[in-house]
Parts: sequence; C-alpha cells; structure tokens
Amino acid sequence: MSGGVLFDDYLDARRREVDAALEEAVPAPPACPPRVAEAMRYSVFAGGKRLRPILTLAAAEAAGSPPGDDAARALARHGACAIELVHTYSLVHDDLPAMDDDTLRRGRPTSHVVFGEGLAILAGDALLTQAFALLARRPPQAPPGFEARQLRAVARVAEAAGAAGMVGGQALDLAAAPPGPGPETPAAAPEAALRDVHERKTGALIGAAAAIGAILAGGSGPAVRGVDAYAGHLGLAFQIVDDILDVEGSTAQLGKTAGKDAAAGKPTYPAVHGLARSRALAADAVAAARDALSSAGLGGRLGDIAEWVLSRTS
Ligand code: GRG
Repeated sequence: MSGGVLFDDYLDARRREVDAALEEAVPAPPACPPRVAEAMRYSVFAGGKRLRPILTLAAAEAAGSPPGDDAARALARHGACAIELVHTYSLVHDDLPAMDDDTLRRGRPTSHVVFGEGLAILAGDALLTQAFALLARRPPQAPPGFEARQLRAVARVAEAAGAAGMVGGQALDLAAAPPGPGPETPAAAPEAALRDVHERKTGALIGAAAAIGAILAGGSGPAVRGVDAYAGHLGLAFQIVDDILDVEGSTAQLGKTAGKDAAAGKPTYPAVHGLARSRALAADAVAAARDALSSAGLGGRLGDIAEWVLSRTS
C-alpha cells in the first residue's frame, strides 16, 4: 500500500466528502413525508464503509478529473451518492423477513425492526429511485455534452442493479439456500455457480461504481475499459473476503450477524474451497486488479483501495 497513514487520510477525506454530499442527496420534508425521510436517513447514515462511492471518486480521479477540479468533482459526486443509495437499498431489502431476515446491520437494528416492514420496503424503493433522480440531475458547471455521460452512467447502474445484476444474483442466492439451517445444508457448491451469484449480487455494483466514476469524469475508452477490468477483479476479491469474514469475523466487528451464510447453507468460497485457498484466491484477484491498472496505465488510489478490500476486517 502506498503510504499507510496517508491512505487512511485519503479514505477519511473521501468519506467526509461522500457523507456531506449524501446529506444533500437524501430527500427531506416537505419534499417527502417525514417518516419516509427518517427511514431513508436511518440506513444511509448508519456508518457504512463507503467503499463503493469512494471507488467512484477514485476512478474519476484516475481516469481524468483531478481532486482539485471542483466542477469535475461535483459531476463524479452525484454518481458516488447514487451508488451508495442503491447499495443501501439493497441492504435494507436484503435484511427483510422475506429475504435474509436479519435484525442487525451496520451495527444497528435493521430498518424493518425499527420502522416496520412496510416502511422499510418503501424506504428501500425510495433510495433506489432517488439514485436515478440524482444520476439524471444536471450538476452546476456541467460541461457541454455531459448528458451523454449521464446516460451511459444511468444505463450502467440500472444494468448492475437489475435482473441481470444484483436482483438476479439475489434471486439465485435465495434459490440456493435451503429454507432453514439444518444438517441437510450442502457443504459445497460448484465453482461456476458460486462465481455467477457473486458476480451478479456483489460484483456488478462494485463494477458500476468504478466504471461510472471513469465515465462521468470523461475518461477515454481505454481508461474506462481499464477501470472496468480492475473492478471486475476487485468485486470478486471483495466477495471472497466477505465470505471469509462471515466465517472468521464476530458480529460486533462486522456490525451484522456473523456466520449466517454457513448457517443458511449458502454457497460461499470457504464452503467450496476452504479458508486457506479462499484467502489465496482473494489475493490473486487483487493482484489481477493491480495488473489491470498497470496495463491501462492508471494511477491514483485504485491500487490502495484493492489492498484495503483484501485487508479489511469489517
Ligand atoms: C435485495 C436486490 C437485493 C439485493 C441484495 C447486497 C445484497 C443483494 C445483499 C447483501 C447481503 C450481503 C451481505 C452481501 C455480501 C456483500 C455485501 C453487499 C456486503 C455489504 O457491503 P459492505 O461491506 O457494507 O460494503 P457497508 O455497510 O460497509 O456499506
């Protein structure tokens, strides 16, 4: 990692930037009823890592818009917030009784526990739709032709979030898990099926987060393709590490119920490959992500972010 403490400072600064932008991005009364706004804010400001929006900003920086260029920065910030809203919606809906039925997320009681199932569903719906409102909003000082970049970003996020991406992955995941914990839980799942679920459920949005940063920044074709290749490997590394943490992490450390995947018999990397091989596969994926950056001649913080994904503990 290039300069440990400095990278921590970078992450802190980007987190503050994202949080300030999210304050503006989440609708508030009188534009919407207070209870919906409250439920949306409850989940958005619950202390997530902000990996995806930071990835959007870092990709924008790497592909062409320097951090000091305020006008260019505002363009990428909309995309970064939109991605975090989509991500937060997916967590709220994933925790519902009809899905993962969880009571703890980001260290807090889940949305449906606090607001009831109906409002949690609506808050998730509103977060998803607000993301697209934000992506379509014209930022001040947008350069001529910026609408074409916005359109590409809208399409990319919609594909990542929809049936071919996250929703599709979640559907496969639901189908793969037996109805409850028990000895019939399968010990392993085929590698190809596991990868397919992970690429859709987690990888697609991580890929879109990085790609739209490069797109909104006006990155060249090769730069956008390089960021895309990097993010494909990063998404895989993220999910392998997530699977490992589900086995090795504690509920307090993760801020969500640990050990749920294994208990539910879900296909995971440790279940298929064991822990040691899973760690090696995550490291390989991060090395491949770094190679993709080198091949495309991309600098900036994307390499550090890949190392962060590998070493994260929550
Ligand atoms: C409901 C359509 C729909 C999809 C749900 C994202 C998802 C799909 C399910 C969440 C279940 C889960 C824990 C997936 C593993 C990967 C993941 C998204 C982990 C949470 O992301 P982090 O660690 O969370 O970046 P924070 O809270 O830091 O933002």
